[in-house]
Amino acid sequence: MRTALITGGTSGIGEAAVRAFVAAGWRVVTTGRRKERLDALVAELGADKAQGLAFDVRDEAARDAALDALPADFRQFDLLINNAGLALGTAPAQSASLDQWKTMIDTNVTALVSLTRKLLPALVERKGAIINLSSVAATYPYTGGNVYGGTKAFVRQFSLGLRSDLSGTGVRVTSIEPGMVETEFTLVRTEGNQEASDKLYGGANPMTGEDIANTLLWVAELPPHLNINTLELMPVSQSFAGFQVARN
Ligand code: NDP
Ligand code: 8X3
Repeated sequence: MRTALITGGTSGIGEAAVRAFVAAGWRVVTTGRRKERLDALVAELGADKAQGLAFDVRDEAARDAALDALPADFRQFDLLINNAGLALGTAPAQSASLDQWKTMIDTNVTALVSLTRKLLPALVERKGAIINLSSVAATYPYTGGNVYGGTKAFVRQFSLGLRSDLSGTGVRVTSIEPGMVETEFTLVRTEGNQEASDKLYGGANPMTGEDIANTLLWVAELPPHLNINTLELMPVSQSFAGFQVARN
């Protein structure tokens, strides 16, 4: 039985991915700060199929203690899905919160790099795979996307760099780059503004966590000689707009 570590399993894409991978016969370890949600998910799926580890991904000591305490059956990872992440704020750079910027960099970049580095030797040994959650924001800038887009561009380029470094190891690496997915993402970004979240997704027929979870599972179960480098997805309702021009 293959084992996946999926970060950020307490909501949205990560939670849907935990369900999809367990349904497909994988053993899953998932993480998040909200322990009660992890406990409920594990109770629902069964402790022989899923394990939940409650820690903040920015806290390396807590992360390592939690991983070290896993039952032996759950310690040999074949797949790492770096999903935990967030956007905070939509203010233009000149008035944005530096604290929010640092939180995004610490979570989306530093914690992702640190966990990846920790698991890489074992993933090489098992010819495993890494799937990173980047975003369309990595490629297409938008106003107020400043540091969030920057973190996701890092994730995309880091994924491609890993591919180079892992040449000959059999380890596969994929950057998944979704557009609009209705999850708690906008609630988090707006610090709990349900109205703003409903307004963004309302009538847009956005992608769902399940849509992305099914894509993650498809990527993970491709034949071992095949690597998806990057994969960009959008709801049909979302597309591109033009450049802006500031005039005197
Ligand atoms: P959600 O807010 O629904 O889920 C985010 C998950 O990340 C939660 O499980 C949360 O757990 C976890 N997380 C966030 N910060 C931390 C932290 N410091 N420590 C531990 N866990 C953390 O959002 P999504 O499911 O939409 O987002 C998942 C990923 O997909 C993110 O990386 C996001 O950037 C990316 N993405 C999302 C898109 C969208 O439109 N929704 C589009 C493109 C990419 P908890 O709060 O319990 O700690
Ligand atoms: C989330 C998608 O367009 O809100 O990564 O940045 S977007």
